[in-house]
Amino acid sequence: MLGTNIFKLENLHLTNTSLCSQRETKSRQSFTVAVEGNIGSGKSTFLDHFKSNPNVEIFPEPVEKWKSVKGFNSLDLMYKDAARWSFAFQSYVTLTMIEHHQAIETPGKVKMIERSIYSARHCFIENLSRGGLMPAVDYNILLEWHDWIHKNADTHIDLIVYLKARPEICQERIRIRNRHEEQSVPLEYLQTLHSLHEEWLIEKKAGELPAPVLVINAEVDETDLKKTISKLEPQILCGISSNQTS
Ligand code: TTP
Ligand code: MG
Repeated sequence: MLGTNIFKLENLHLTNTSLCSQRETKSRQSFTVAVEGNIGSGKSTFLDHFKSNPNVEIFPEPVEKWKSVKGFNSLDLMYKDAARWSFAFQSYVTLTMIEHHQAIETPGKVKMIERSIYSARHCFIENLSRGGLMPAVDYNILLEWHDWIHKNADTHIDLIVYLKARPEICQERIRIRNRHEEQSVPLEYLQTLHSLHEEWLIEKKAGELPAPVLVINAEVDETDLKKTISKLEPQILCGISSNQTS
C-alpha cells in the first residue's frame, strides 16, 4: 500500500530547497525532468498537464514509432514472442530514448521526457532477463550498449518524477485504455515491473541514481492527479512559474 503522503523526496538528505539549488548550480539552459512509473501509471497524463505551459517542452514516449518500424509493429512482436523479439525491440527503445535525451532543448525551458534510458535498462531489460524472456547473450550485449551510452553520450537528467501506483490499478487502466498490443500483459508482469521500479528508485539497488526522485501517489483519479501536479509545480519546474514567458 502507498503511504498517505502525497509526495516525498527520496534522495536521502535532499529537501525541496536543496533540490532546486542543486539544479540552479547547473546551467539554467538545461533542466530535464524524466517521468517514470509502471505501464499505465499515468505518465502521459502527467506530461499532458504541461502541454500548454510555455516554459515546458514535453517529449511523450515514442510508442507510435515502436509500433511502426518501416511497417513492423515491434511492440506487438515483442509481446507475442518476447524470447524472439525483445532484443530487437529493446534496441529500438534504446535508440529512441537517446534521441529524446539528446534533443536540443529550447533555452530557458524545462525539458520533460516520458521515461528515460535508465528505466529501459533497470526495469524493462532487467525484467525480460530475470523472467527468462531474453537470452543471456542478448542481455549482455544490451548492457554493453547501455554502459557505452552512459559513458559517451549526454543522458543527464535533473529530476525523476516517480508516479507510484499498485500494479492492480495499472492493470485496470491498461484494460480501459485498450492498447491492443498490451491486452495479454499479465498482472505478474506488472508486479515484477513495479518491484523493479521500487528497487531502482526507492531501494537504490541499481546504484547511484542519475537525479533526485520526487515520488507522487498516482493511485488517484485524473482530476486529483492534476491537482497534485499543480501543487507540486514549483518543485517539478524548480520555481519557473507557469505564467512566466520564456
Ligand atoms: P510505458 O513506457 O510504461 O508507457 P505507457 O504510455 O504505457 O505509460 P503511462 O500509461 O504511464 O503513460 O510503456 C509503453 C509500452 O512499451 C508498454 O507496453 C511497455 C513497453 N515497454 C517495453 O516493453 N520496454 C521498454 O523498455 C519500455 C520503455 C516500454
Ligand atoms: Mg504513456
